[in-house]
Amino acid sequence: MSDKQGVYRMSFGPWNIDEGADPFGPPVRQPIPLADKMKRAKELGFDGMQFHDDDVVEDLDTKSSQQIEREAGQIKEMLASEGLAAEFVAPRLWFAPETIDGAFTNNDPKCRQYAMDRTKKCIDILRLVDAQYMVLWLAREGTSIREVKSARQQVLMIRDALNELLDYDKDLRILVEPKPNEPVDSAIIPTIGHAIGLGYMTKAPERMGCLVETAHSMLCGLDASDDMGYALAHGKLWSVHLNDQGGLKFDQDKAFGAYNLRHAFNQVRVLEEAGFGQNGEWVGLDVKAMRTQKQDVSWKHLANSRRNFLALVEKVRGLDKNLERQLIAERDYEELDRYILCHLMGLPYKG
Ligand code: GLO
Ligand code: MG
Repeated sequence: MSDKQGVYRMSFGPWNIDEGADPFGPPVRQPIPLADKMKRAKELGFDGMQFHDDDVVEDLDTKSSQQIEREAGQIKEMLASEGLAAEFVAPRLWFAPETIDGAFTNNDPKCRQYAMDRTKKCIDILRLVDAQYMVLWLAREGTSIREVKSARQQVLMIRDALNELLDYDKDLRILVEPKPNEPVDSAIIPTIGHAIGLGYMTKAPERMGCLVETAHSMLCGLDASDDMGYALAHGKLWSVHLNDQGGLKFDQDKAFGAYNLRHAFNQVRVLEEAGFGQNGEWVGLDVKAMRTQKQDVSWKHLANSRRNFLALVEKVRGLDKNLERQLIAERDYEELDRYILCHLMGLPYKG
């Protein structure tokens, strides 16, 4: 057993400790400085942070390259002094006025140029903080009515943008994080199959991977563990955003395992079985605190998600594999179902 085997490195992003604003109400908590979030990450047992480009360099669009270098350098030092690493940096391509109608698929060439310039700045920042990947959540690449963009053309536009980015940095590894809707009505890269297919269309498929987020799979009506399995079969699952979701509604980003423990168990199972993490992949969370949470406990969803993940790792490792094999061979799936539930509930199982 190599010393890397069976040990997971976990991360979250600063947006996972938020102020609780939602589309129907204002913030209910005070912002917490990034330095305090990093301290909290370390205390809770996390090994790294995920970032948006402007989590690293605030008001990025107004900053010179010297300012970017200085501010990113400060973040790198803060990370180092906490003993944390940067997992990824993601360009925030959904906030600026130029991205109202999409980034790389925008109908306005000036807006597309903004998206390209902004993403190149994100790559510069990624290098300055030594992050492993760039994550692309293609938030507004899609439409609210079909007629305004060509479906075929949008895919080719994203491919061309990816090719330019892969040329910009010859070591860059890009992870596409698909999501079917929200904020757009219909995303052009909605599922993990689309994300992987897109990578194969580029000039450097070996540097294109993907990230499965639990809630995003569920919003497609799919099982996240199956999506992870699919990406693993392609050798393309390079990160995950574990969370939970109560069915087909808005993207909830609930604590991992909070809604459906068995669904969470199966995600951990598929990762464990494939040796996920042994090639440097991180177990990332993308979870939000409930809006009800008071300031001083607005990090508990992170602690709980991490605990639930680690407890489920133990559940996966503690499964009686011989019994499982035997019940599968006998095709007694009802009995296997009972065994799994007993195992998850901690009830004694007698055949
Ligand atoms: C939103 C996404 C978002 C991304 C993040 C990193 O639904 O999950 O949180 O994960 O911006 O790209
Ligand atoms: Mg996410």
